[in-house]
Amino acid sequence: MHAIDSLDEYTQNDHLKEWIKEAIALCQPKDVWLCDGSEREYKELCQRMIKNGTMIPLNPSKRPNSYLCRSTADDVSRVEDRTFICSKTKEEAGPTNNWSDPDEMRKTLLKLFKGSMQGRTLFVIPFCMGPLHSPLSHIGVQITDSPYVVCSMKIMTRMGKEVLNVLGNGFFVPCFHSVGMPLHNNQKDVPWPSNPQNKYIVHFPETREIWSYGSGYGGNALLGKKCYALRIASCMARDEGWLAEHMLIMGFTNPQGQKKYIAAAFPSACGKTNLAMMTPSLPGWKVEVVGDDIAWMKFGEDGHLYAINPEAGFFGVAPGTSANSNLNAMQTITKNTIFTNVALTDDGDVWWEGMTPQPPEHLINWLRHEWSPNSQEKAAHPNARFTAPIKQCPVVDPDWESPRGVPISAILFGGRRSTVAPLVYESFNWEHGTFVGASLSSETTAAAAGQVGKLRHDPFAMLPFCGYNMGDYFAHWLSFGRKADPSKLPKIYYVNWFRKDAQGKWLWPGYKENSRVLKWIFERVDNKAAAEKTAIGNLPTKDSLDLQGLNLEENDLKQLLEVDREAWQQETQYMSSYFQQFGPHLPEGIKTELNALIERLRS
Ligand code: TSX
Ligand code: MN
Repeated sequence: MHAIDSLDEYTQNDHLKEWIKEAIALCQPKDVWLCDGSEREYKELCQRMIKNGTMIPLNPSKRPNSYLCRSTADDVSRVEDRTFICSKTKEEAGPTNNWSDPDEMRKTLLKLFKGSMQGRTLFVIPFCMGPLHSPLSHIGVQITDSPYVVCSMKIMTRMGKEVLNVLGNGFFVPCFHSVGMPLHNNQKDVPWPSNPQNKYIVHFPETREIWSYGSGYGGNALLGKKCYALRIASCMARDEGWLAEHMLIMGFTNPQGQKKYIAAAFPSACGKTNLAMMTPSLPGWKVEVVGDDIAWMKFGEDGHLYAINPEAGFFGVAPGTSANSNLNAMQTITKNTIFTNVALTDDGDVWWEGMTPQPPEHLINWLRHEWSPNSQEKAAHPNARFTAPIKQCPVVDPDWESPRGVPISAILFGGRRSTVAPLVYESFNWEHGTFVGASLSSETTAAAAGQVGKLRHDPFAMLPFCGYNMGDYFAHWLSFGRKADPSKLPKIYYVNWFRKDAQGKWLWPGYKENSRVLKWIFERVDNKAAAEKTAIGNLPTKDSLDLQGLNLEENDLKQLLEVDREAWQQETQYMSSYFQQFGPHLPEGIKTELNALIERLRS
């Protein structure tokens, strides 16, 4: 632990020193902790949280060095209606973001942060998004009053002293966070402090600042992830000519040992984490994971596109994760893991819905209530999470921390579509692929708020994560492709694991069998697999998909690869009316692609 007197020894960064002093004056914390990122610091903060009832240590013989945290029932997920993009004008934020005037918002936030850390410790967390010495990485510093955030950031990012050495007197994104629950006159703390009345997740894209107030959970509080690595980074990427995307990154190796890297964007509840570390059913093929959520991509000296994962951990949804659905995730979280809002077993381990076929006879659920299989309440909250280091994954890619990044051969867009969208198709070129990404939509599941089974547009799976006008973001993708040598650009694909027949039966087995689709993509990139040109894109011919050992019925395959002209004409209507909202910000290239699709569907 450091006292604030040691600030000059802690960092040489003038802006950082100033900001820390300002934050202390504003928030009036009881004390200050300048994080060094050490193991010792982590353990000490865990001990503090155990004493406060925030954390329960799990049984070390079952889950070594692992902890359970339970939030309050009103602080369980990202709060999109309280998330703001405070660009100078509303137009710059665009029609898909909440906008607020930056000057007004600053006043509001200053009032809220004033005295907000009374009775608490102010922590300073220097962190690096991406490998420490990568030219693709960027640095942030989070100030927070939550020790849960410090420990989570230790897993999710490269955090601590070394980051300050790399930073020097350079640029960092200030990430200012308070749970918004000051403790007055020795008032007793609660296990999960937060502010149910007042939540603000605020981004200032012009000054590259993040302010977050009132929530201690996930993307609201771990500001390196969605706030920085997507919303602010998307603005940096637009201005500097790179891409910050909501994509997994995986290596895919064939039985001959040839390897390609794939990046893939899916809306929530499509199983992105499962795909990122999948065990292929096809003999001799191998998947290795670089990341499961975010990709930062830039052209290398050789003109190819290279990607890094800015994160160092997985913040994965626990419910539904099992040895069947994702064995590699289950093995990743056997130790050194923080669990949030899952259930506690009688032997000091964790459980959640879908973890085992048979639920335990007795649990303490996420709401801290006694639980048995006939209870009305859930054992785990549907958005319960594990926070675990990527390096613990049995199939972590050997190059996952390469400072150069990994070369991307294919980009996948996907959605949960029970009708219309086929299993897989290939776009004709980058412009067409950009249009496919812009047109993404997915059916909602119980995991998300709102009606189940409703089609939601989610362009590039970036709807809640784009820090500027989504129309301008489409334009950035188009201009990005124009700058490249087309022969070196990744090919762009659409995939859909969720097609159903008229009776509601899944047509595709999914999971490890998705390796068959990835194999077709791999071989298309090498110009080896056959395809048939259709109105929507290039589809596999019946014999070009490796279906050996799958008892897929002829008729099911036919449905999986069909392009229903009328259904697609209807689809273009939906796309067209969705794109209306972008008005003059909708780039010509997207209009051209939509009209070309409509034309191809006519003839
Ligand atoms: O993650 C999924 N993937 C990707 C896996 C690498 N899920 C789970 C989605 C929620 C997170 C899937 N669910 C996938 C999938 O490919 N496919 C499905 C739909 C499905 C569910 C069950 C079956 C088949 C398909 N079971 C049987 O056919 C027996
Ligand atoms: Mn995500």
